[in-house]
Amino acid sequence: MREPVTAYLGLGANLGDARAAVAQAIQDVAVSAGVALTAQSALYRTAPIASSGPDYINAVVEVHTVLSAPALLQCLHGIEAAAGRARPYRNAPRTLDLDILLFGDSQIASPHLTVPHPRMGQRAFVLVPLAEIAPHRVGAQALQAVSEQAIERIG
Ligand code: A4P
Ligand code: MG
Repeated sequence: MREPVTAYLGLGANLGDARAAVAQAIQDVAVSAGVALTAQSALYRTAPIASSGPDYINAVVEVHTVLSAPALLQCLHGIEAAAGRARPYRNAPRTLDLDILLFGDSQIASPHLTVPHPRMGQRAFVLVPLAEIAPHRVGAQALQAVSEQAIERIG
């Protein structure tokens, strides 16, 4: 049996009932085999970054998992598919997007998986909720760098 790893997952949605989609996805993560939900941020309303459409609902959760990083990604893709996610083009508006932000202290660079998530440091919609549940994983300078981006905590 693998030792559990602490991982952080980013959740985002901006089509349909985005708030319900993110709340449902958190439940889906919590009941996934090999995954234990150990913390969740508030939900945040955020302006689209490098994307179009309505505002996003974003959140970050902490999990302890015995899955490998690729197996965890596969699990997240299953949850996205169940939420009716289509991928017409990169950064298209979406019913649900689940990203692996951090997987322990692993550095992964495979064709299908890059961890830490390569764009997380430029995004308030990741850093603000991550700092809420894992302040030790977010530097003050990083937060300062994204302080101009519109983000509103909605509980
Ligand atoms: N992939 C590689 N690394 C990872 C990782 N760490 N976690 C691969 C998850 N997936 C990873 O992702 C494409 C492929 O990336 C996956 O098949 C996986 O093998 P995708 O979810 O199909 O496509 P995407 O969402 O268009 O790309 P990506 O990279 O998730 O987009 P971003 O960069 O995360 O941006 N604005 C606001 N306010 N809130 C948002 O949530 N999200 C995006 C998506 C843009 N703007 C946003 C938001
Ligand atoms: Mg994604």
